[in-house]
Amino acid sequence: GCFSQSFLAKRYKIYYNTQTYFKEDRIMIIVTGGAGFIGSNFVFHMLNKYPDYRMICLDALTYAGNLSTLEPVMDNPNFRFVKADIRDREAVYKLFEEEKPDIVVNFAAESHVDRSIENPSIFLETNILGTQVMMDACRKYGIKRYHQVSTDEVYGDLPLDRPDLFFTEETPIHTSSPYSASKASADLLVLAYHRTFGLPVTISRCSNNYGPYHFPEKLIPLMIANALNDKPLPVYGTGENVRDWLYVEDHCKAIDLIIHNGRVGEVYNIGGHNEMTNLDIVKIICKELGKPESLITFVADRKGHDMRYAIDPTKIHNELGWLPETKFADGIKKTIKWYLENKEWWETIISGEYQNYYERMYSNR
Ligand code: NAD
Ligand code: TDX
Repeated sequence: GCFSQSFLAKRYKIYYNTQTYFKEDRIMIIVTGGAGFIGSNFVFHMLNKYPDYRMICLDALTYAGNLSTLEPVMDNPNFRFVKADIRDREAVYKLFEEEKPDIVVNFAAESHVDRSIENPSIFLETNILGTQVMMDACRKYGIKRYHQVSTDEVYGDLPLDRPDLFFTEETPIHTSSPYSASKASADLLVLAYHRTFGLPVTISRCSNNYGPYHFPEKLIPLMIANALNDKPLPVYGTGENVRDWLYVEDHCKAIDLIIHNGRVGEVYNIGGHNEMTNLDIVKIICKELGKPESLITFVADRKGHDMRYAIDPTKIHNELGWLPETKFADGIKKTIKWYLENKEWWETIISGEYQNYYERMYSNR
């Protein structure tokens, strides 16, 4: 023929290499904190949407991490679970050496404001120093994208009598709790690593999430669990505080868009224009479950309690076309249904070590 053997061999080799190149170079993502609420929902979303990606979950399995949550994907050949602490430099570097990730999405954090008021130290260690270790690994081994999952709490709060005000990405950082201060510190460090070392970072700041696998220390799952057990529903202060609730799947979709199409060095706010008072949330839960509002008990307020969070999501909408898809009325129904159908998941949690926390936090409050 017109092609020599060596030419064909060479060609074949090129072809072959291309194939293996693509096969081995399929996108590898390390998700830290993937055994927690949002991280696990993100793992499910990604494995489902991108069957070719390799997802590696790195999680220390603190009180908030549940391996049983990841049970449905444990046998998926594209998924790997690694129990490690993001503060453990040696373990993190070892994992990077093994997996050479393209993308890191850092969900791992101490996430509960009330616990940060009780004991700030672990918040600074995990949320700030852990973030540093993850970014140092990215610098050492190279990365296409480091994404930091942050929160609207870095902006502090808004007054109740100014419904015209919203958090934009330009709103100054102004934190209230040790939790939000630790998250804001991490954000500043992420931006510093971008400016100083050229690390390709993005940050997302999301409002309050709700949905399946939400740990029962947080408002919505706590009220669902208590209502189902006919226990008092402890509302802090007057219950007038406003949060901007977003169904967790919508948050995951936003992060998916940012890691693929977001601009490096940028911050993106995520939120659903769904502001509600805590009291209204608790009343909706009572109504959905057919429980009396007389279960509602007003208890001592949270120290430094933020009044109102409200996100302006214009930037992510204009740049990436993101919009929340799940309306609260539907999302809360889906969430309650999930808690009814997965009692074992949360009953195991509230019957264990968590009882001590509940006693400390709520008895004599
Ligand atoms: P979560 O508490 O449910 O889960 C946190 C996960 O991180 C757990 O699986 C835990 O085991 C793991 N983890 C904790 N410390 C670790 C460490 N040192 N090393 C490795 N893993 C560790 O939290 P969540 O609500 O899913 O929040 C996830 C992220 O999203 C956090 O960074 C939080 O600040 C942010 N965020 C949460 C919300 C919300 O409404 N829940 C809103 C905005 C932003
Ligand atoms: O028992 C309760 N009673 C009550 O009135 C609990 C647990 C909470 N609350 C109030 C406090 C808040 O105003 O409900 C509101 C929501 O409380 P949390 O569920 O603790 O959430 P929040 O403090 O708003 O923080 C959440 O959203 C931002 C997440 O936990 C953070 O990780 C995220 O960054």
